[in-house]
Amino acid sequence: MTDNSRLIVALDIGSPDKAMELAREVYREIFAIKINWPLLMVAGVGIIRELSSYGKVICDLKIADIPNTNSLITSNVRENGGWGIITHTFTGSDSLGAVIDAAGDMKVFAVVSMSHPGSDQFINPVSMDLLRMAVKQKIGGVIAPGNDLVMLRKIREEGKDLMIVSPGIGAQGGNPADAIRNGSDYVIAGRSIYNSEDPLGEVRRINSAVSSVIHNEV
Ligand code: O7M
Repeated sequence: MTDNSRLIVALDIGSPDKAMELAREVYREIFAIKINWPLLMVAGVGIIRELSSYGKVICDLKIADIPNTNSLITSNVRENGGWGIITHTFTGSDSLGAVIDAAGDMKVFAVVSMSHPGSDQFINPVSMDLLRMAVKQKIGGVIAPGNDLVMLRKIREEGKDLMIVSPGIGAQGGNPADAIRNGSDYVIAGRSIYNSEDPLGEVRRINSAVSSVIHNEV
């Protein structure tokens, strides 16, 4: 994997063999892989270490439980070779703190707003509170939607030095250049890559869209 890329590939594939095959195809040109329940439930926790042979693996478990359970889940991911972990924040500072404590050297990414329409119902009205709480606890970064540029800009304004990672790219309507221009540091894409006839071509297309923004504007 390479720090020259700002792309995190979501491997939401229910077949471990296909997931490994895709990882093998694209790993040299991406920043990290993100896995979620669709793969983890089928493959088991050993898939974290298997995929780690290609580089950084972020476990998107969107943890949302009491501190003790959060701590058990996070320790499990760390012991199995995770590089990063994703947690919800709405469960409060004690629950978030438990993830951060158990994470050790792993990066913790905290969800403060989501990319689907339902995020407007309960999460978005309190996104800034969630963000401030997360920043106070020294998280590694936050998850904010790459297809909601108004929200993204608000989050970037509040968290000037924050690492912002954005899903919602491709299948959910966002585009990588707009997301980076409006505050994202990294973008997450899943279906537009793993359902593509040419996954590596799609990775390259996203990388080049991101690079053109970074190199023209920085
Ligand atoms: O590109 P897609 O839509 O196929 O996949 C997007 C991935 O990002 C998928 O794994 C989702 O679970 C995840 N995601 C969102 O789509 N929206 C969010 O608001 C948050 C996430 C996410 O990664 O949270 C950490």
